[in-house]
Amino acid sequence: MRAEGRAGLQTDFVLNDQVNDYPIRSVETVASREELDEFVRSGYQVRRRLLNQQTAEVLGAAVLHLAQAEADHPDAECLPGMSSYIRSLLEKDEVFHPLLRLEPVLSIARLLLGPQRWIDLEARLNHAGCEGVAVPWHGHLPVIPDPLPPLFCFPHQIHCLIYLDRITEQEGALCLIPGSHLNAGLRIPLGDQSHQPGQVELFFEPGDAVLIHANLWHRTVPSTPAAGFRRLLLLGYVPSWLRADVGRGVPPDRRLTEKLVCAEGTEGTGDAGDAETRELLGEFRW
Ligand SMILES: O=C(O)CCC(=O)C(=O)O
Ligand SMILES: [Fe+2]
Repeated sequence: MRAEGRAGLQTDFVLNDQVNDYPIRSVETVASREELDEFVRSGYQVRRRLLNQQTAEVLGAAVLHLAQAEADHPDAECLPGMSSYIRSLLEKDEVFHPLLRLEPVLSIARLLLGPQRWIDLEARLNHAGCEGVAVPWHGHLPVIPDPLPPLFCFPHQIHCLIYLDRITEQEGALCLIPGSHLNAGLRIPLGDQSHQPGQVELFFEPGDAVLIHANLWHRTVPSTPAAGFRRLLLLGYVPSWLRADVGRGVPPDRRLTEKLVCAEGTEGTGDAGDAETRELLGEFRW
C-alpha cells in the first residue's frame, strides 16, 4: 500500500492484484484526519443530518411497508407488534439503492478498512406505543478467540446506523461504551441492560446517523408506552472477499449441501444439521 496526501485525506491504495496489473484505488473523503483518528480510538462517530428529513421519511415508509409485508412470513424475524429486523433491503426495494454510495460514510469506511467493500443493508423497526422494547448490551461480530491465533483475521467492520425517526427518552437512547471495540476481554452477560461506567447516551433526529465499529458494545434504553416508531437502517461495510457464495462458474443443478444442513434422516422437516457442519458451509449468526 502506498499512502499519499494523507493530510489532504486522499489515499491512493495500490492493490497487490497481479491479474489486474496492480491497480490504484484512490479514496477521498471530506472527513478530517482528526475525525478518523477519533473514530479509531473511540469506535464511534455521530453524523447529524446525514440524510435530509424528506429522504428519511421516504425510507422510513419503505421500511414499514416491508415489515408489514413480511410479518406473516414463516422466516420473519419479528416479535409481533413489538419489533422486527428486515434483511437484504437492496434486493427488496430500489429506493434503498442510492445508499450504496452514501458519503462521507463510504469513503470513511474505505479509508479505515480498505477500499474493497460490499454493503449489507438491513433495517430494524420498533412499533410505536410498546413499552420495554430494548436491545441489551451487545457487539455485532462476537467471533474473537482467546488466545488470538497468529494469523487471525480481526473482524473490523464499520456499521452505520441511520435513524429514520426521532429518538427521545420515550423511544430510548442508544448507549455506547467508547473504546470497547478494542477491549476483547470485556464480557458483559447476555441480557444485561445495566448502566456501564463511561457509557455515552445518544438521541437522534430523523436522518441522523452514528458510525460504530462492529464490536463496539452498545444497547438501547427500554421504550416507554409513549414511544413513537423507531426505524433505523444498518449499513455494514464488509470486506469484498468475505462472502459465502463464489458468484461465478457453472451453478449447481441442486444444492446438495442442503442435505448436510438438515439433520440426518430429517431432511425437509426444517430441523437444522449440527452447528459445526453449518458453520463449515458458511452459516454465521449471532
Ligand atoms: O435500535 C437501535 O438504536 C440499535 C439497535 C441495535 O443495536 C441492533 O439492532 O443491533
Ligand atoms: Fe447493535
